[in-house]
Amino acid sequence: MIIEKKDSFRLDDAMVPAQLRPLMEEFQDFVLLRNTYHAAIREVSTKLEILDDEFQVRYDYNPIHHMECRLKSPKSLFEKLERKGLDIDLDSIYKITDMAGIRVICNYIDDVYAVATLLLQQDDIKLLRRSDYIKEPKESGYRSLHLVVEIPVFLSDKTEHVPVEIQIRTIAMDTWASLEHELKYKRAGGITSAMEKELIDCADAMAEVDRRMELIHKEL
Ligand code: 0O2
Repeated sequence: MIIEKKDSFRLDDAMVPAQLRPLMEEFQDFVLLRNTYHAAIREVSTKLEILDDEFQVRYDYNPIHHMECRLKSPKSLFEKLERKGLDIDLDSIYKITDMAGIRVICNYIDDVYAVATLLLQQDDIKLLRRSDYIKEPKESGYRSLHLVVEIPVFLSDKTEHVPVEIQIRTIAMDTWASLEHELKYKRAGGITSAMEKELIDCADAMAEVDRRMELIHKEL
């Protein structure tokens, strides 16, 4: 869960020199924007928790193993804006659909699709993009179901429709993605093609484990 201390960014004209006021106003807008994205994460994660709790009560089973939520850090945001050749301003930030991110880790592949279906059938959730990297894994071997959804956040003077990227995957897929990310991050010059191939083999092996575990689960 995100823990972010909420400071007040109300501008006091007397305290801010005139030449700094435009900069402070932009900063204030950025803080307000982050606050709105944070609210969207809380809304979607609460929806997912409610679904998981309902499953517990009805079926004595939890499809969600755990969740991780994150608001993209300013550093990672600026790197992405630069990578995409976008200006560093608020309009460009609206084009980034993974400012708000939720990772949902499920026990079995069936749970991944069940959670996605149940969330998407809710009236206030609009699907913007769906990428099924489980049916069609990435070249790296990466597997996960990605949904970009839009959710209304009701503020004091307006309603913002905020995109949230949800990555839904099994424990095995998550283990692979975390380790692969860590291994690639560690080696400044990138990994060798032999290592890349080895990682793809590991991803395939994890997928086979997922399939076999799911069969045992279904038999039970
Ligand atoms: P972070 O910090 O994990 O969020 P784009 O998001 O524009 O770069 P695209 O095609 O819109 O690209 O997004 P895509 O590929 O559907 O999803 C991007 C995110 O998926 C990444 O976020 C990773 O979290 C994850 N991902 C995609 N491919 C891989 C992979 O090969 N290995 C691992 N470990 N994760 C992957 P970010 O932005 O990289 O960073």
